[in-house]
Amino acid sequence: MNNTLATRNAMSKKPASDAADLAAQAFATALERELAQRGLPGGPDRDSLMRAAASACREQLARRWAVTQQADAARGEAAAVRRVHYLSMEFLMGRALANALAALQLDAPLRAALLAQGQSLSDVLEREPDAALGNGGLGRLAACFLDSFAELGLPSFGYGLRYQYGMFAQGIQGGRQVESPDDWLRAGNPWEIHRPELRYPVGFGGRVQVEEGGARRWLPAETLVAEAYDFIVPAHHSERVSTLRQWHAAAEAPIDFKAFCQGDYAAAAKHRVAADALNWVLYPDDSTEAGRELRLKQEAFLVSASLQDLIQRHLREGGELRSLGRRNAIHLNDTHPALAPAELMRLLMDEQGLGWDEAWAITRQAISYTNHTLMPEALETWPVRMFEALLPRHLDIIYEINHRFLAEVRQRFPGDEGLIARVSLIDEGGAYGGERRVRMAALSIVASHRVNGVAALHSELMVQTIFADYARLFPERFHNVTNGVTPRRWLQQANPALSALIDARIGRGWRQDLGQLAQLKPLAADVGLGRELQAVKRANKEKLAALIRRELGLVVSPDSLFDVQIKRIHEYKRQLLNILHVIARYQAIVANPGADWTPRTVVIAGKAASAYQMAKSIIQLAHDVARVVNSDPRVGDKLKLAYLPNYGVSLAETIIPAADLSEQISTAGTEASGTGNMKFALNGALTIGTWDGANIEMAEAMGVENMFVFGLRTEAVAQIKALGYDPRLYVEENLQLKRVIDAIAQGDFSNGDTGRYRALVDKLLGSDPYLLMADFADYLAAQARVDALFRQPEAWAERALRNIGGMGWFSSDRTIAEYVDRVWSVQSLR
Ligand code: GL9
Repeated sequence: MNNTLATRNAMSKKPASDAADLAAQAFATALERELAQRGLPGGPDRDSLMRAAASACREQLARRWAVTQQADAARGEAAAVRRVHYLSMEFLMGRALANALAALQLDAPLRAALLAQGQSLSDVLEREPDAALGNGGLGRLAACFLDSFAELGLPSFGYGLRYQYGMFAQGIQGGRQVESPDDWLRAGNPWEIHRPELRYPVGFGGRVQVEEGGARRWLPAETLVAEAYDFIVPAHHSERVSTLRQWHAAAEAPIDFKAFCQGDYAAAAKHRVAADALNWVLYPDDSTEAGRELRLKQEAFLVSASLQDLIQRHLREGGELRSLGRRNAIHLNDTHPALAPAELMRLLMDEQGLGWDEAWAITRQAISYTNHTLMPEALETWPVRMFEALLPRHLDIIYEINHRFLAEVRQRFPGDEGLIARVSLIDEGGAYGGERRVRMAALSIVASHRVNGVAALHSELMVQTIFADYARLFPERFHNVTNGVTPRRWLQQANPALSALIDARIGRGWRQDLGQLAQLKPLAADVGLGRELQAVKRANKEKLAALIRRELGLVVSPDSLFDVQIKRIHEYKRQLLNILHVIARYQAIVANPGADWTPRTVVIAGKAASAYQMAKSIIQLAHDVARVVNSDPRVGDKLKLAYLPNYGVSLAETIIPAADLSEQISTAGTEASGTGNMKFALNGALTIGTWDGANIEMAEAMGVENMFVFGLRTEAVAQIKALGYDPRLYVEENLQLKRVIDAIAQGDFSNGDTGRYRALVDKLLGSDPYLLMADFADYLAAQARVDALFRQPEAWAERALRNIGGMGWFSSDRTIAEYVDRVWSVQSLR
């Protein structure tokens, strides 16, 4: 096929059916070849089938990739949308095969081919390890964005690191979390495409030399090489793709040959080992700076390789340096890639010979930044001393950016030295025992033309609290873009039965235009539809019940209300409040076993950062309570608590479609957005939630009467704290709460060990920074409303339908369209 024809076919919205047949044939041939190469005498096992299918898909994806790149390279100077470069330390992709098969319309051919081998498609899909290169919401959002980049046909690259070990695997021993490495690449990665032609040097350490004429040159002490591995993400309604380019660090020279010849193998391999350390781990921390030089090196490595790649592409396509910012957007997913402005300035000045002003104009045009949390402890800063040692030229540039920035601030607000100290890119050391530190958020804001938060409330609080001074200086920079999730993975693939039900009523268009779900709203009171929805939910609950039985040996009833909280374990997310409710319910059941209880199965899953002791204690308490509750014969089916280990994307895909109730109970003002909340509602779970993050916009979209809203709102939280919050007062006033706290403190769940939860109880009674005690009573009242509604299946189903019908706006396609409009279009630069 010649190129024009290939381009035309690829770019037509829907491939002709003979093209689909050709693709299926090519796939079958590739699959056969892959299996033959593996040559397994007893017939292929599921692993080989999975890998063979992935390789066969990759072949077709690679073809689409080439066509997409050609089309993007051919875009004229006048293109209205810039090519987007999404820099992120995390991409939480999960599995890829089911998604690729759906996008390439190859599920039916593969199912048939597997049948011939006596295998089922779902068993083969299960064999794929999750690509878990992210901690939680921030990383999964990046993965949803790649899907939408492809779907919207946005010229783009996602840039990340190719970690050898992803998010740690969580095991539970004696009720405690134990971590082990996630060796996801052990058997190779059938999806990745190595690009040996793309290699970029990345320096560390050394010194800066001032040359004749004042030009500066960095002479690094150590140079690593960045090698590219591409992962291709297909669109579902065109032949476009997006790319995740992941960098692997290698030594410049594989071994020190001289040392090798002298028999000193350790010395010979020194550089290699140092390079490889960068590839080892994704830092399992979402709220605290790792404090490790290695993490800073990883961040610098990602940034440098990605920007060199971008500049090279821009020049190769005939672009002039001057137009680099007008043609390319560089987006910082949180501050982890915040070195980008310094590195871009260095590359433009030191390597390309531009002057400061020209380079700065390009940088400001190109860069934009999303903030993902208000937690002050998560605001990244790095010791100046570490910069001096590792990135001396970058520090130079940051000082110069700061010098010019502060001069401007002084001019606008003469005499306000307090303001200067607060907004400076350098923290002069007050807060950290004298150590000067670089403020990465400040650098990101000063160098960006746009800064955004991830839900309406978060964006508002961002400019009122952590970034108030910058918002005063640059009000026009700050925007909101509310998060979204991809309906392809989170409805179509995770919940085929619900998808089919929706298709039957409103057609298939929602996959591409999720807003069409609004057509379900007028059907919400349709009792027949409600029953069908309940039947779908019931089947999904049976699957989850089977999984719980397999994993935990625990039998739960699919007739009970499935009440689910799955997310990273964090005090602000208040899994502990959920557990307190379980204890209160347990005590009430034991006190009155004959009452007409609405049976519940509470499901919790999530990982705790390895150094976060309080989060680990919450996991242990959940297990202790589960042991007592689940084995008490007086309780039976009325209450069960299941803690599912090793939470991740694939587990979420099984749990979410089976949930009746979604727990989104963070203290108001703490959860920036949440995205799990969206996935649950999209799958017909009702939400019990606080007035926080994107819960608010969801309630507004579906009608607040369709959500169980409870708890103090942000202003009330601030007020209570300002007046001097005393959690003990709430405990003394509420007998039910007192009994719950006493039971934990007395060791009712820890075999009489009163020490195990002392720190946890002391914190609740002492400072309770996330106001569990203040919200407890209202939370229980909301749970009682949940019970009452669940006893009316028709009314429950109607609400569930209203939830689904209200979720059309929460597609990541809408989110990305807004980013394009507000942040990444050429228009947004004016
Ligand atoms: C987070 C916020 O806490 C979430 O509320 C938000 O939905 C996501 C995506 O914007 O970003 N910020 C953050 O640091 N994490 C988030 O989930 N943490 C992790 O990813 C572990």
